[in-house]
Amino acid sequence: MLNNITRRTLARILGGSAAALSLPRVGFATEGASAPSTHSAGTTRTFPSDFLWGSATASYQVEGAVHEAGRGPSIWDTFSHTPGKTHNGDTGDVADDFFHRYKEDIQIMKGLGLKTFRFSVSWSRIFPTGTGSPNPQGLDFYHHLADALLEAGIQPFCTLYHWDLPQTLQDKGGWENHDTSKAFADYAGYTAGKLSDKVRHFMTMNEMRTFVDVGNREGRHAPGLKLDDKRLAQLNHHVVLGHGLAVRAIRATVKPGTKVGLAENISATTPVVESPEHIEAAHKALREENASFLTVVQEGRYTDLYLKRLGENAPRFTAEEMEIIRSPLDFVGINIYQPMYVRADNSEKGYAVVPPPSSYPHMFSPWLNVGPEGIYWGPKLVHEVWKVKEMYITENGASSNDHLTPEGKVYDTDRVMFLRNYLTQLQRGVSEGVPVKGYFLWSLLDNYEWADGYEKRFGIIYVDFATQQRTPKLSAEFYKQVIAKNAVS
Ligand code: PNW
Repeated sequence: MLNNITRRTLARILGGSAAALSLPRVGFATEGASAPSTHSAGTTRTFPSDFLWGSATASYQVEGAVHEAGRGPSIWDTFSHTPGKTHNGDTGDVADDFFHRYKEDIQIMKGLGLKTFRFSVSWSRIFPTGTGSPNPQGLDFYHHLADALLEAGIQPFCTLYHWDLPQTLQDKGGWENHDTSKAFADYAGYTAGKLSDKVRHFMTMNEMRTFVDVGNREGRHAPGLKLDDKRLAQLNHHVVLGHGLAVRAIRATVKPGTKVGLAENISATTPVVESPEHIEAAHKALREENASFLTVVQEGRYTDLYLKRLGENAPRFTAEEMEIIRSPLDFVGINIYQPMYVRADNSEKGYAVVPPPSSYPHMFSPWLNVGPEGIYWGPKLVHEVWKVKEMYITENGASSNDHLTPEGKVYDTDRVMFLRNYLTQLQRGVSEGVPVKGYFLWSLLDNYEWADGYEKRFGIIYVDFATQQRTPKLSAEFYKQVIAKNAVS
């Protein structure tokens, strides 16, 4: 009441409307976040003062230097060099040359005001053949990177596996081989232990779903396999087991207080309409649609419907393995690009997935449907269903058909539109108490977009791949402003 009177009185004195004045909200930073005088009515959508604004990259997509410092080949070297597998035959041989240019790129991050940066370690830089003796030169690179980030006041977040399996391990069956899970845990424990005086947050794997499905079922990503249901389900089991073993191995080597999680592109089940029956359907769908990934990691069991659907193709596993898979996590990282729309249904599942009509709007990548409310529902449901207390959006961003103007500018208004709308929905969740503690924009730089090569650009910094010149896009200006205001408008 007092607030209302104060607002009105103030508004009268200032000659504006009460609604145009944004008063501090408990627990939220307002410094530098107040609406400019020209702003139209409405509250400023602020984030908590300790919210971590960041960006994300992955080793093979940015580093280049594939033959340097003792690095061994990974499945992505093999795949990208196989004719016909990638757009234009593009490879990550040079990519953004981040291996040599990370210091300059960190200055760009600093200029944007980033508080954190997510990178991944290339397994075959640390263990060139996947197991055996470590390569100290490989580790040196990540030490230097972490040092340079810390010096710039940027917290490093480290992913241990972003799809670049050492080729030697693929030659022995890759994730189909039970031993790969153990090899991953050994590598992850060793590497995290070495970096943990500098890195406080580790993620075991990035997007188990994508490398299992796109790499080993569809064959569009490395290693390019098209496994049947039975082999794929067993491979999937070795992947989640590798994650669980790695969680334990990391905890055994890192400094106290180090946090361990993962980064998963959950099916972000989103009610088609926000009514009780569709919301209930989205809850059910979250568990089923993520059954062999985040659900089994959280619950230590495959859902009944998942096992029933697979029937005799269901994976073989032991009770001990299921305990390992559900090793408790300190945080869950969620990569969100698009929602999965769900409606209530009278079927056994209790919901139905609604495929997008062909007219559904998408970004430059045909799969990247624009559905900002997915970033509201995804973390909210993960929090409600599994009581997860600490989450990060470990990836969110968009591809655009970017072009440099003759004056050397990139006006990526579509990416700005995408980010503004997703961040607005993220703020909606955070302001309601969904415990998302930070946001990593994918990506800082245009980079090697896997099978799409260099055609699909996701950066907020434009990269001329012929000269390696970096040019901030309009979206970089937008993001810098979001960070400075700690608010989206
Ligand atoms: C993620 N899909 O991949 C990866 O983690 C990044 O390495 C990648 O560059 C980024 O998103 C943009 O693509 C995905 O088809 C690839 O839904 C494909 C899909 C989702 C994520």
